[in-house]
Amino acid sequence: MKLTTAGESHGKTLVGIIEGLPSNLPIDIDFVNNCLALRQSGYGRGGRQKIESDKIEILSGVRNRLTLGSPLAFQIVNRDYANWQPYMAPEGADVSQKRLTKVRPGHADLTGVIKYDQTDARNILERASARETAVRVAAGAIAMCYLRELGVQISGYVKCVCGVEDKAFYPFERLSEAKEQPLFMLDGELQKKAMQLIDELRVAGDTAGGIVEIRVKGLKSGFGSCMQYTTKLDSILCGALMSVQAIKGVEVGMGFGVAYKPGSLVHDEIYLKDGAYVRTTNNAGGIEGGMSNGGEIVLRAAMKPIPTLMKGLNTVDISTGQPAKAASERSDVAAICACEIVAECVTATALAEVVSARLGGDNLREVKERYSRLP
Ligand code: EPS
Repeated sequence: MKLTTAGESHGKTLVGIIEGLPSNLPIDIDFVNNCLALRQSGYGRGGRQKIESDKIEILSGVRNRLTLGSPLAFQIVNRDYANWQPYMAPEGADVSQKRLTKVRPGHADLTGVIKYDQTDARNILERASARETAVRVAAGAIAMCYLRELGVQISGYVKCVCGVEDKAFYPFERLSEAKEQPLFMLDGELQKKAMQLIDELRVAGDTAGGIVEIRVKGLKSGFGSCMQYTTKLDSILCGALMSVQAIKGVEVGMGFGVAYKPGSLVHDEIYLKDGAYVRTTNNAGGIEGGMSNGGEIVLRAAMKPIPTLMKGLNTVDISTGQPAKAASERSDVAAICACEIVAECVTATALAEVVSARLGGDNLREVKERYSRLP
């Protein structure tokens, strides 16, 4: 399975192509659209989400809600394009307008302008924008349709918003409650505090990041490999999370905590109970030697604060070489809820790639038979 994405933030449309899905996989379009709506939700979003109402439009590869085994192409139309067509249209546009030269620290603007030999950071930010994650959510929701046929579930929640951190560990079954909360947090008091903080940051023209925790339940052992570095499951899943705009740190299980404890308090000891290997801890986060070990996979990703600040950070105007305040028209104060659902979805896509690489299978029946035969 393989995903390719295309599309600019204020261009006509966002596009995805998924290759390698087996035939006869039911595609739950309402579920995909629900994931897209979750990506647009959450406390702290800005004005753009009032314009967009993201919906998947499947263009090929599906007939009567079942995959055909052919490439699945889809689009998510940018409603804002109606306002941007004069400045963005491929067939001719007024590029003297909507220029961005007061490049934003923390964004792709400056490095992109230099690398792609541009004088307008618009030509960089349009693609670097986190709007691209809409495609990755739709594709990830489709990957979840595939994984759930095998009994594999993915869920998550927001663990921290700009330092307001929930240190509890919740059972998998409770995680779905988070989606009903304004900040996808599970501790009501901490959530209230985080919302207050977002309000204060909005007034101050500032932004917030946070931490999301993603968990995978029901995956059998042996996915990934210890035989070649490129096929290690932890590196693949962490790479997928790091590919999300604004993610600056990722950890598995105890993560950075392993550096603070002796081995006897880190490694999950093994027992044999009623003929099955069991552990009483899961500090490894479900991955040992680059392979799933049958335990719950536990991943955490840290999102930096959004680099577009209404108050503007110090920068240089690349058209004049003069000091300036960085550009801002509108901005999310926090997009941590979006980040949470995006992180679930990119985990699903990466995992579906690993699973389908091991199982192969042209049709869903074959895939399910092969999975059921695994220990
Ligand atoms: C986004 C749409 C964008 C931004 C955000 C993500 O809308 P606009 O640029 O029109 O305000 O809100 O983009 C970024 C965070 C970024 O870094 O560019 C979306 O749909 O998620």
